[in-house]
Amino acid sequence: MNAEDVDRAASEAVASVRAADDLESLAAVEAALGAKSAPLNAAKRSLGALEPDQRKELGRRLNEARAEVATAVETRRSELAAAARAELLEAERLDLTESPGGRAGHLHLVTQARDELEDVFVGMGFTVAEGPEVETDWYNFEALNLPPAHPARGMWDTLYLDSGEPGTVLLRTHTSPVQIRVMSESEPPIYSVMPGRVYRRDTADASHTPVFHQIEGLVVDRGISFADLAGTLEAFTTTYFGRSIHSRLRPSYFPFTEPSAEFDITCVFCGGDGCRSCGGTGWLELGGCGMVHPNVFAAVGYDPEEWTGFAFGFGIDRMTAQRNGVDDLRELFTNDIRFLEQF
Ligand code: FA5
Repeated sequence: MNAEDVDRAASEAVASVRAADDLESLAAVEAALGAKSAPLNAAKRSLGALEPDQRKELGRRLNEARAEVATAVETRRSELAAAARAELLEAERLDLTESPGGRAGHLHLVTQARDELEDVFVGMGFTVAEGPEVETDWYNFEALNLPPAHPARGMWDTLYLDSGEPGTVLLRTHTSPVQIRVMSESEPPIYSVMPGRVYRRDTADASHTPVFHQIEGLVVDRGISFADLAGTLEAFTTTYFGRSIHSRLRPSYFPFTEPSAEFDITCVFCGGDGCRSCGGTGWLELGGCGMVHPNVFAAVGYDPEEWTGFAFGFGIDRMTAQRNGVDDLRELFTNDIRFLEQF
């Protein structure tokens, strides 16, 4: 082999290195160049047969050729490794600006209202409590001054889970039993609201559903008066509905409060002028309230001579429907996407 043969073998080796199009084929090319039979290796072995001068000259050229090939291999290896890394990064790339598309959901209108109501009362210094939806007759009625066979039990069409005898298990008809649970579990002073789902054997119509939501309020402290109740409901009304909406109390009857009242707010549709939604009265009914009855304090072991308090409870669903201009409560629960996505 002479110098031209070495140059040719070297450029062929470099060409085969450059032709490798991935790391695997480069490894195969390297293996072939390392084989005994590869031209540059064979040339090295044949050096011994040459004259010293020729051996020196060809040896130097051979070393240069091998170094060229080795450099070509390293260059190609780093090119191919960079390309493989770029390919992997591209395959795993996350486009963080990409929009997921489709429709985003939102909390149900009643859930939104419940959260907002809680926020308003928490802002007024109240805590939030919850109780079970499956209750005993004692919590739902008896402790609330509704002994067995009390005629006022008829105010709530009850869904019983067993025989229906007093002392049995039922689905709570209002959130008022949570008042009893809160008072049984803690000492006054109490400033609490208790939102939750309630159940009644009511036939569904535009203003009734058999499952609905109420929020109960309970304050127990020394020296609480009816004026505190009126002031609290007025402060709540203006905070929640805005400064142009006010509250009023009308005498009513609930066995667990004395005196009792219904509480109304200025009609949010006509601002008090009278319209179809408020039946021309200018007022919308929200719920019931009153001063906690001494018999209720006695049922939880509070001394009615020492403690005074007020309670209120109102329907969240009707209020939500009114606030959103929905004239049929059933719309809130049929889950028609065309209806829900308006809000
Ligand atoms: C009560 O349930 C009493 N527990 C409220 C109360 C609490 C009074 C504390 C005094 C002290 P009433 O049965 O009126 O009261 O129900 C209260 C509100 O629940 C009603 O004003 C109405 O907004 C709502 N409501 C009643 N029945 C239904 C129904 N079937 N569907 C939707 N909302 C209803």
